[in-house]
Amino acid sequence: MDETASDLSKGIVALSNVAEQAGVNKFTGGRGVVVGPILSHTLPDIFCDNEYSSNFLFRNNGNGTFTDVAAQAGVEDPMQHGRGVALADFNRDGRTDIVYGNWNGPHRLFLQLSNNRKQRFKDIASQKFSMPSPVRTVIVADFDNDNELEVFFNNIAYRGASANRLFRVSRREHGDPQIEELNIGEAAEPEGRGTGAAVTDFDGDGQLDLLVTHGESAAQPVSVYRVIQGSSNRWLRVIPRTQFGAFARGAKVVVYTKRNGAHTRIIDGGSGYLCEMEPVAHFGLGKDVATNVEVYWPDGRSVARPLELSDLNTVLEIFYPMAEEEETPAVEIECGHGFIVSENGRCTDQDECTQFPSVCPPERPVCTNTYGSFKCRANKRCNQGYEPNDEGTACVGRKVFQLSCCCEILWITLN
Ligand SMILES: [Ca+2]
Ligand SMILES: [Ca+2]
Ligand SMILES: [Ca+2]
Ligand SMILES: [Ca+2]
Repeated sequence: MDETASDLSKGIVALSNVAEQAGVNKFTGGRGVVVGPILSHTLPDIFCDNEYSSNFLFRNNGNGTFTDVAAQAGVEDPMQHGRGVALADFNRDGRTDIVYGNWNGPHRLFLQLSNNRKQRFKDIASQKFSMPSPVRTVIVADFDNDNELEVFFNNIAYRGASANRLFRVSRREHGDPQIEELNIGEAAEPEGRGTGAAVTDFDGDGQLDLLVTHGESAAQPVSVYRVIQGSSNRWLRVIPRTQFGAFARGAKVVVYTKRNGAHTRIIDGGSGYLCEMEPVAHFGLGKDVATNVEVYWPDGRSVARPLELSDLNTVLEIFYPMAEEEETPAVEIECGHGFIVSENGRCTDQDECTQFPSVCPPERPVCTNTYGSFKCRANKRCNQGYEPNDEGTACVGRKVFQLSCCCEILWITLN
């Protein structure tokens, strides 16, 4: 906000362009933008998927400036043309992952890696998931409330049929999430000229409904789809508010469950493509029970609130903590399997590897702590340049990330 040109008493809010000072005034064919704590704990970072040039991942330096770390993070994708994009934590490790569609190019599901200090991503898209299509909006949501996220691709049938697609991305205890395609019935719209899409709960039954808009190359009506599976599953919808009572875009909402760990949602109204998403954190719980909810605002303030059984299947509003004492819950909170309560009253990962006696069996004695769980493997020694695989049964080459020749050539050409 431009303070001198604004007069709030008269309702004048003037904005000035600070892109240059912030370090984000790059020249590109911009398409998709998402804003939220991607690399930071609570500060808003920015991811842009671009056309005819590399993507940007602007890390928030916390002082009004940003640094583009797309190259070292491995998300540049310089040869593709991005469209719809969304943020989610698919493997529930507390780190934000990025999914986006490329126009008639391979779609990406970038998982943020947790095995080193550098913030890097790897593409875990399966062959079917990445299959090129004329994609527009990309939505991440738990449509059937079974506590696993789905990814919806809205494709535009501008040169022949191009059906919309839906993939379930299921967390696995040890290993990358499993990706399976689901049958979406009428919502496939093979002849649909889809341009945008959004989810919200129109009828208040606790299940997300899908709205798809069409146009551009032919006039078609709006369609609204209701999900017909999962109506017996539990759910929770959380609406965080700012100190002024507005929807708290950029906030992070974490729900802890008895059996399935921590589910994270980022309130990002701008994800998708050519459309806006609801500023609500929607959680499908399956048969599980949510025990605690934490909300983190972009300024670092947070609130923890224990959940009762009566809170399930409801819409909860969480207000900004005006006083310090509101930040810590008055009663004891329950974090569920794999988590313990920290000194500040927040749920935190339990380091099972420090427990005595060891949590690992004698035949697999090497313990590695993970977010919400732990891993045990055999004590395998490997030659230099190799490391034991996850099970400790074999030695595998250490993963080395390199820029390929072609990325560098493109970079030179563009500059
Ligand atoms: Ca993650
Ligand atoms: Ca689901
Ligand atoms: Ca509904
Ligand atoms: Ca752990």
